[in-house]
Order: sequence, then C-alpha cells, then structure tokens
Amino acid sequence: MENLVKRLNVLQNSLIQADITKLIQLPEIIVVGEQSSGKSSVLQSIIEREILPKGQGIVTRCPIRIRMQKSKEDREYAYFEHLGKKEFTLDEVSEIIKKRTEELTEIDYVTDTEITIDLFGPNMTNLTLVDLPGIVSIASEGQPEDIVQKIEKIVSQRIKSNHVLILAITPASNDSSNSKSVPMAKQADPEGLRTLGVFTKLDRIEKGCNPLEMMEKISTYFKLGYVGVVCRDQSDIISGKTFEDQFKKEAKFFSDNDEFKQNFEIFGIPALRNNLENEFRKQLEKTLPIISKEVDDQIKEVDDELVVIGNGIPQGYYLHAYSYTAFNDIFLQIETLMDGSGVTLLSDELVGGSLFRQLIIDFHRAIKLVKASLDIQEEKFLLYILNSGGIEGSCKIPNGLIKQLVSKNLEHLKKPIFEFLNKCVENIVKFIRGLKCGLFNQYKKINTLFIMKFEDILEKAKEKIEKKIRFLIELEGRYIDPDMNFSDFKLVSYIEEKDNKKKVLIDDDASKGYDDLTTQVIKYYSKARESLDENVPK
Ligand SMILES: Nc1nc2c(ncn2[C@@H]2O[C@H](COP(=O)(O)OP(=O)(O)OP(=O)(O)O)[C@@H](O)[C@H]2O)c(=O)[nH]1
Ligand SMILES: [Mg+2]
Repeated sequence: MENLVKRLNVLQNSLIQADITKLIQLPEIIVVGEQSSGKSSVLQSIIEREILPKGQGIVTRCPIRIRMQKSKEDREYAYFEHLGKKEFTLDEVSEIIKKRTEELTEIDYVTDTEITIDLFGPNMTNLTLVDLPGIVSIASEGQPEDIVQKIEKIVSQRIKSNHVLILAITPASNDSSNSKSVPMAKQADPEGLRTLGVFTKLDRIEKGCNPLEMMEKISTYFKLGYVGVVCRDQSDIISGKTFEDQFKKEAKFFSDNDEFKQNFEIFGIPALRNNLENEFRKQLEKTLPIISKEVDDQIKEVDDELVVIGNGIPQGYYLHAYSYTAFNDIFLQIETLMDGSGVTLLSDELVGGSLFRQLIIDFHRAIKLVKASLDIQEEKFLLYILNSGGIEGSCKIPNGLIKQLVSKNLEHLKKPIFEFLNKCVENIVKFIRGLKCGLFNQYKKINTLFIMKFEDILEKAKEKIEKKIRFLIELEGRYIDPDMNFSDFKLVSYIEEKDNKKKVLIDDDASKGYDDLTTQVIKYYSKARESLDENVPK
C-alpha cells in the first residue's frame, strides 16, 4: 500500500508539473454532501489532525486535496503545492488554507482551483482525500445567484471519473430521504459501485426516529457499504476536545445505545477509516494499471503527433529555401492532381483534373440545350415593321428587332454559364481545402491562412469573370453581321375590318417575313451561342 501511494504521488506530481491533471484523473477519495453536513469534520477525523478551517456558512469554498503519506522520520510536516519546497508544521496548515482560499475566491465566491497539501508523518495513513464545497439549495444573502449551479458543477466534474471513490455524506439529524449527496453521487456512479455512504451527526437524531431504519432505507444504493459517525460539535471544538477524546466519546455513544451496539462494525470513525483504506487500496490496485495504459496511449498519441509535426521552421537564409520547397510541394500536388498522375486508388469519386473535365463537358452540353425562341406574335411583328417604317414605310426586317430578339434569347444562356462558373469555384475551393502537404500538416494556421487567402483571390477573380460574361453576352447581342442575307418581302395588308375591330390580316408575303425573322434570329443566336461557347476550351 505504501509503495502504491508513493507511486501515485510521484505520478500526480508529474501530472501537475506537466499541467495535464485534467487529462488523467488519479484515484482519490472525494467527499460530497450538503453545506455543513460535516464533510470537513469527517475528513479531519480520518486524518486525526486539526488542519481544516472551521466556521459557519460555506467554509470550504474550493477543492482541498490532502495527500497523506507515511514517512520514516519521527516528525510531521506539510508542503503546499502552491508554495513549492517550503516545509510547514501541521499547526500552520489551517491558516495557510484559509489565506489561500481567500486569494482563490477573491473574484468568484467558490472556485474549482484547488489547494493541494502533502502531509508526512510516521503515523499517517496512506490516503488521498479531497474536501469539496457543500451543495446548497439556494443562494443566501451576500452569495452570488448562480452559486447553486457553480457548486454542483464543481462537485459533478470532480467525481465523474471512475477512479474516484465517493464519500457521500448525509447528516442523520435531517430527514435522510432528502439527502443531497446521494442524487449527486448517483449521477456520477449510477450503480453505487464506488460510493461509500457516511451518516454524520447521529448524536443529533430527533427523538422517536429510528436511525438504523432510516439509514438502511437509502443505503441499498451504496455497494461499498455505509458507516455512521459522530464528530465534534462546535462546543467540543471551542473547548479544545482532542481527537482522542472525540473517538472515546463516539465509542461510548455507540456502545451505550443497544441498537448501535449490535451493529458495531458499521459505526464510528475507526470503522470508516478501515473501510476507506481497504477500498482505496483496491481502487489503486485496480486503476493504476489502467492509468498506466492511459498514459502510454497518450504518449503514443503525442509521439504520433510529433512525427507529423516534424522539425521546426529554419531561420534566416534557409527559411527562403524552406518556403520555396514547401510551396513547390503544394503546386506540384495541384499539378499532378490536375494531370491525373498524382491520383491514388483511394478516391471513390472524380477528383482533380478529371472532375473539371466533366464540368466542362457538362457545360458544353447544357449550353447546346438552350434553344432560341422567337417570343413575338406575328401580329406584333407586323405592327413593329409598320411602325418602324414611319411615314415612308419599310420592306425590310429592321436590325433593331433582330438585335432585341437575339439579346433576349442570349439572356437565357446566363443560367448555364453562371452555374458552370459556380461549380468550378466550389470545386476549386474543395480541391484546395483537400490539399495535403507536410507544411499544412505541421502548421494548421498556415493551412488556414493559405485557404483564406486563396478563397479571397478566388472570390475577386469570380467577380471579374462574372463581369466579363455579362459584357460578352451583351456584345454578342449587339453585333449584326452585315454580310448575312435578308430576304425581301412585301408587307401587303394592314386593314380595318368592317365591324371596326382592329385586326391584322396577314398575306403570304407577310408570313414569309415572319419566317425569315425566325430564321435570322435563330441563325444569329446560334452564332452568338457558339462564340460564347468557344470561350471555354473543349
Ligand atoms: N453534533 C455534531 N456536530 C457535528 C458533527 N459533524 C460535524 N458537526 C458540526 O457541524 C458543523 C459543520 O461541520 P463541517 O465539518 O464544517 O461541515 P462541512 O460539511 O464541511 O461544511 P461546509 O464546508 O461549509 O460545507 C460544525 O460546527 C461541526 O462541528 C456531528 O457528527 N455531530
Ligand atoms: Mg467543509
């Protein structure tokens, strides 16, 4: 047991020095219970040393870890983790805890920052005990509103690890069915496999209550058993009653009571201490190998990470060469993914160059599917020609009309063109984000910055391209080839009917003109579409 505790403390010191106590929780005994239920009194009675501050209200306002160690020297002394190698007498401990508590709780009324004390002495029991602030139901005057939740959080965080033995304190002076420690312990240890029940203040049980019955009622949960104790009350403390006196008084109290006497093994601080030593030893034997494996696993994880991280960035002249090689690696990767030589068997979808090739094929296909439509009624067409001829009249299809209709049709091409642009941009981003290289694995921030910068440039380039697309579409709509043939046609009739209803009569020539227009628009549109299509290489 001594050896185990020594190993445990060495391990704990290493964890504290490496600042990784939160990663690996070591075996310890933690007291849980409501405010003033007697948690500190129980711990102190186990330690048999007057070291914890006493008083009214919330006395314990931060976790206090006490590591007891049997030593060969014939004297007792203490070290505080926050005070380094300085040695203290046990009489000084209580005051130092008080002072440190005040320092730690200057801002927050209660805190999770702990005080760690090492106690050494020839008669010390090898245990690691942690005292916690007491659970409260409401905030009292002068206490912050969120104190209830804060304390609950501190307690639940501390006891959740499977390596912790929970000492669930319930004052027998109150109605035990209202125990606050049991529900808290149940959250962390639902089956009670690592929880020991402690009933305090058995000397304060109201007349007419049957303590044994009351204890048994809630004790089915405690698989490690339960113990009833009597610690010192305020008057005992004021009158300077020693622990020896306390244990004598406690033993007399239990032996004087017929019911308690019959169940002697579950009463008194000595019974609790025996029980705890046993359970703590079992816990150490059980958990130290698991912890050792946890440490090994974490070392392996860190080692693997170190391999990935590699050597640091060189300085001075070599930095240029390093950056050049690193970025060259990235561009080489882009190049090989684009030409297909860098593709591995691992991909289960189109990647790199082949993906962009597919996007291009889809684009050309989509563009060809957008057909021209005339979108003008024959009557309107004739009216337009009549009106555009003015007083002199016209026998030609005006260029303006063709331009208008071609432009209107070209507008429909914007959808597939912009869709293609968006898909390209999306896939370029995906492509860049998926790049793997030593520099990026090693320096996540450089990777993030590279991607951010790249996306920034890409966004600006996309805006420029969008502008250019709009410009090209507009340009195509404006241009009419003077060498293209128009067939002449005669506009014959536009008369009013006898019933005065306006109606356009179309004869053969007029229909021919309309057909001509259709042909011309389709011709111009197809040429314009082709020319736009050619902007994207096949
Ligand atoms: N009569 C009697 N008084 C007790 C017993 N145990 C503790 N007390 C008294 O109850 C009061 C509170 O005890 P503490 O040990 O400070 O209680 P705590 O749970 O640590 O309190 P907080 O840290 O404030 O949550 C003190 O005055 C103790 O002397 C007991 O078994 N019998
Ligand atoms: Mg306390």
